[in-house]
Amino acid sequence: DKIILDKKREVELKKALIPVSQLENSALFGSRTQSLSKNLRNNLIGIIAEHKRRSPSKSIINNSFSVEEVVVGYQNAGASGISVLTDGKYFGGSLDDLLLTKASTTIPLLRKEFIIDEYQILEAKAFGADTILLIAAVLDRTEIKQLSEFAQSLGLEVLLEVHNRKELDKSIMPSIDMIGVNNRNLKTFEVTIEYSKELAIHIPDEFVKVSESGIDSTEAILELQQYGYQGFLIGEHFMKTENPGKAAKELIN
Ligand code: IGP
Repeated sequence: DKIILDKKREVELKKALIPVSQLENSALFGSRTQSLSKNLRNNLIGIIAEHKRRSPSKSIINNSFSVEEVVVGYQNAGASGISVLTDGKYFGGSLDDLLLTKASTTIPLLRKEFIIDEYQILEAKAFGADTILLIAAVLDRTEIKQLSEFAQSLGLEVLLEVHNRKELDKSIMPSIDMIGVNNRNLKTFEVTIEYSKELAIHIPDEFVKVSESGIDSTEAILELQQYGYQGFLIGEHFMKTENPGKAAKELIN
């Protein structure tokens, strides 16, 4: 679709201008990564709090904070990890957002991006990510295998996002660490946690289960925990408030 076409063009342009050797020269490139999956397993309520300025489904969510304000608030609230959207065109994010988050926090970071090329995984590492997202809806099994194994070779963890049984079944492989069920139907933008509930029993136990999108209450989290979910990826519910860190704290404590 359109987002992926734009992304392919973007990656080709960057590749031509910023060589891989330059990414590998980042001070962060050799740094140790942290395990998001371990944090999710160990914490009572494993929130992955997302920095998200806008989205195709909601347009502007919030544009009035600095990245640091938001992500330091998330960390202080007790989040298990932070998700940083780096797509510019549709989500108003950037690799700078990821870098500034790395500079101001110490918990595991997820690069939230439409990843279609190993180059973007090198970028993720060079700008401070510990985990990458791979979206099963836009990748075939061979691509998922290649990209996830490449991420693993750099010490990064992989969160694989699915929305239905078909995407889940084609994606099961040992180079995946966490499986996220997106509660948002990307075609209709309809959101319901029923998707997470339906797919839960089909996710093998060795993967940390993450429920993504549309989560806005402790009740929803407690309910999803009954289905084995240990991670909850939440953006809008925090970002739309006056104080995202405070909103996160209210949900976690
Ligand atoms: C967060 P929400 O409804 O809490 O803001 O959702 C996150 O799940 C959502 O931003 C997301 C996303 C994605 C964004 C899930 N998968 C893939 C971009 C690309």
